[in-house]
Amino acid sequence: MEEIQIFYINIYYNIFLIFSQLTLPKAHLCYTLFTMENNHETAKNKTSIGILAHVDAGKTTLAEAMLFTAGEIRKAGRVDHGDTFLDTHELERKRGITIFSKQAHFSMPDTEFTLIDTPGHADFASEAERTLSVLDYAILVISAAEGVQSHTLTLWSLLKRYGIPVFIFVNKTDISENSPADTMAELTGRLDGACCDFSHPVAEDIASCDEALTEAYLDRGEINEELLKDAIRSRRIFPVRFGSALKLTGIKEFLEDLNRYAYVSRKSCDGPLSARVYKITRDKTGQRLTHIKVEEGTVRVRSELNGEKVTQIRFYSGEKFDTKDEAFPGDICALTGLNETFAGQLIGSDGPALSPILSPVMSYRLLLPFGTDVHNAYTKMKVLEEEIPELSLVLLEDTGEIQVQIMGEIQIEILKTLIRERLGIDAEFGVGTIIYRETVASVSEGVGHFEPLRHYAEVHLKIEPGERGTGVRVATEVSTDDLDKNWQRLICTHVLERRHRGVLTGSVLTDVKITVIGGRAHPKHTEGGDFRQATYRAVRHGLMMNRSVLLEPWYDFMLEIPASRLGRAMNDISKMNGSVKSHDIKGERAVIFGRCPVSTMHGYALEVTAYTNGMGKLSVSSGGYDLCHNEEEVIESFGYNPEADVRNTADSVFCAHGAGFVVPWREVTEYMHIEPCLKTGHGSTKELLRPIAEPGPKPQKESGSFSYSASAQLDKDLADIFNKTYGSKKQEEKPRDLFNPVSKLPFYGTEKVTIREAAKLDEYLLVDGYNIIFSWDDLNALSKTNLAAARQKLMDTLCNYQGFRRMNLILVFDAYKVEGGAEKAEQYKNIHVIYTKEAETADRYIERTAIDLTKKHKVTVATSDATEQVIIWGAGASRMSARELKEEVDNTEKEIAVLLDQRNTPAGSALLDSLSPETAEFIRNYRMKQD
Ligand SMILES: Nc1nc2c(ncn2[C@@H]2O[C@H](COP(=O)(O)OP(=O)(O)OP(=O)(O)O)[C@@H](O)[C@H]2O)c(=O)[nH]1
Ligand SMILES: [Mg+2]
Repeated sequence: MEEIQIFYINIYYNIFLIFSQLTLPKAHLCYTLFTMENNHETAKNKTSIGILAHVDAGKTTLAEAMLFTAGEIRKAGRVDHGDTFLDTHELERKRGITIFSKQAHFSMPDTEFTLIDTPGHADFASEAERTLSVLDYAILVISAAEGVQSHTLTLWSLLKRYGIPVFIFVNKTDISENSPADTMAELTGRLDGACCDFSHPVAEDIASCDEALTEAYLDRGEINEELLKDAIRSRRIFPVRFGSALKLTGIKEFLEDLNRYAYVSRKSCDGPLSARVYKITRDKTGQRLTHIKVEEGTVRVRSELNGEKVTQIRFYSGEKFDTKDEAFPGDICALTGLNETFAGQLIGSDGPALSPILSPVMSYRLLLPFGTDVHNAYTKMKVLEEEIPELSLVLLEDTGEIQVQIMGEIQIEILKTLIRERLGIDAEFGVGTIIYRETVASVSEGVGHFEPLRHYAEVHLKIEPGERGTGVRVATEVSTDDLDKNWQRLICTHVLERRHRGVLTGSVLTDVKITVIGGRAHPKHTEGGDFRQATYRAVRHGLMMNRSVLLEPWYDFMLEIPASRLGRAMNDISKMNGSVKSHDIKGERAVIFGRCPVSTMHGYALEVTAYTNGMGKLSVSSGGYDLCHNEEEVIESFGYNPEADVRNTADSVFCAHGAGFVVPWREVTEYMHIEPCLKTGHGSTKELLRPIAEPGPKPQKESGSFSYSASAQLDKDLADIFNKTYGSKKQEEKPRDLFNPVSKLPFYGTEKVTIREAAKLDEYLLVDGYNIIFSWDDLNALSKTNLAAARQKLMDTLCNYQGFRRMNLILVFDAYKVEGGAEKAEQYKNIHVIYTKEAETADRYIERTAIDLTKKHKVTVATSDATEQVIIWGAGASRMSARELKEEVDNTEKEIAVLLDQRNTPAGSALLDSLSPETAEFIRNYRMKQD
């Protein structure tokens, strides 16, 4: 069977070769033949290829020409007529530019291609960058008339950084006066010497691009096709073709090159799943789509990815899609059913999420119409941010402002329309301000310790400068004998999971290498969150001990002006603190290439138009972050005091005599439990200045009985710790704790317990009752025969959970269908139960309450409802799925069991004494059952 297939493929390929020498319509026919026949043929090479270029170079027109020539579409549409296969969004058709990347499929004799068209405008460069993580090859389009633009150079360096091999298509030859030789000289001069003209391939020219090819050519007098493929694949040679996408010239030959040379060897579809998420979108019905490329293994409908079920696998081509039950290595598809995914995420393996290199350099205030509910708007904007992550939304609680990071004016215009569509709001944007960054100039050791009672983590980090544009990178240099691998991994995650603030202006930290050089966990008391605290404090401490430097965004620019205005332009550039890399005078035109701070060049394009009478043109592209030209001035204008920034503290928390206390960052090294690691090489445990708190015997009363003043002092220490950890809260701002059974309890015991309670007083857990009942197998089964019994069982289970864990627990049941029903709130033992009023669902109640409570409290919401999770997340609350709550409840029962085992030890009895009456009763019952 296989042999017969190969036989047919060969025949088809020969027909293809014959036809491809003939005229275009016939070749078109032939490709169509292939497309039809080979739909059944699954063993073809699968290659993803993205089209990139500066704006208006002709990418979408080229995509159209390729799809037409390959027989995928019957008619080549025109961008100018708003009828292309890939510029499908209404905004794109209206403006004649691409805003969102989109994909199409076409088939060639040897290869199935997924073609991805990207936007070329610098304002949408992040959207283009997102696709790079899933490309096997790229097509870089150069407009023959305009040559290499500054944005082309930005793209070229991105392609280099992502290691993507490139085919170059020089477009618009129909309207260009530049000869191919001129263009080739520009490409080899400005991009890479290995750009090679494949339209009239000369073996010597190709061979001269690469050592291996030269050798092969000298040995055998010819270049083996496999060697050439390999040279292209490993970016040692870049084939160049010339043509016109609009006039359909040079397209057939270009496709032949792709078919012949763009080859990728794939990993097995039986291996463990590895897939890269490259973007999130929503379809017309609002369905959330996770766009992925499968690298290894197989994704199946109904399979679980990180606890969420895939409901559909869509293969898009233009606006339309096919669904399949499986996706294999090399496939680019969109999954539905997933709500937790995010752009850049690597699913199924340990690899880190990819952080983009390009990012906006200006921040704007979102101006909402008078009377708009800011929190509601923010929640909806958060959904938009999933699709455009570079917006990096921030809600400033103090002023109730939403801040948005934006690439430029065109993106602002597009966002206004999207906000109108999605939020139904006519928003405006305030004046843009520059986004600064910070880095370090030397090497330091940052230490962080977090040890309120029954918590423990210590972290030592080396912080050193990284290369420009590399962001924050993390590594570990600790033996697993000193710190378990899992803890090391957790510290790395905590280093990368947030944007750390610098100490000069509070701007985001970048271009640093952070290495874990020491750390310590406690066998019983360390929880994941402890390492988070210790890590954040260590980073911050390391910055305080280092020399920080301010960075600002720079443009790479190309300025074309009449040669007579060269002097004026040079003078301007110098005044703007820019620098000139090169300049070129061709007859009456001069072209200057250089770099300039965004802060000074912003708005200069208008000036150029004015002083050249419209004859000049400034094109800019992202030049990354570099030293700030007016550092002192900017730092002064920020007036930032790092020590007053309690949310980003460099201080540490230690424990003595059963109480936590804060040690200022200047003194922390003395208190650490591990010696400084930079000097000694490795962390060694020193004689402890402060012993790790053990859950030892009930603390002896030190001076007579436990007094009120001792507990007040303790509360103050705690308040300090928690204020520094979670930000200060004015006591009088707290709403009355109506639902707080703990606060009504008598004082039960030891200092330890006070800490436990105080820590949790500020926390709320909102539980979506029916959602949990229907998600837990046992309750779900019970609900089928007796819903009231299932409700009762959940209430009792949560009472025990609350009694042990101590937080304000609000359980919400839908009663919204009860006609004329008013909201009913009842205190059931130690939890609060709400039955919603008519026409208010439980999720609406939870959303409303969560938004309200998060202003002043730490709030967690337990539900598996996806939409609700997004809203809750937007409101700033934490989410807990039904499964996680079940795990929590089960773990609590396990802890109680352990406690029972220890009830005859001093530690066990101390803890038993400290429980709330409800839990104590529960334990008594439990004990009776056990005994
Ligand atoms: N004369 C000529 N015009 C072309 C050619 N290719 C594209 N154009 C025109 O150039 C303009 C821009 O083409 P697009 O295909 O939208 O360019 P793009 O690179 O996709 O632009 P963005 O997606 O906005 O970055 C349109 O007016 C096209 O008709 C060509 O080969 N010759
Ligand atoms: Mg386009």
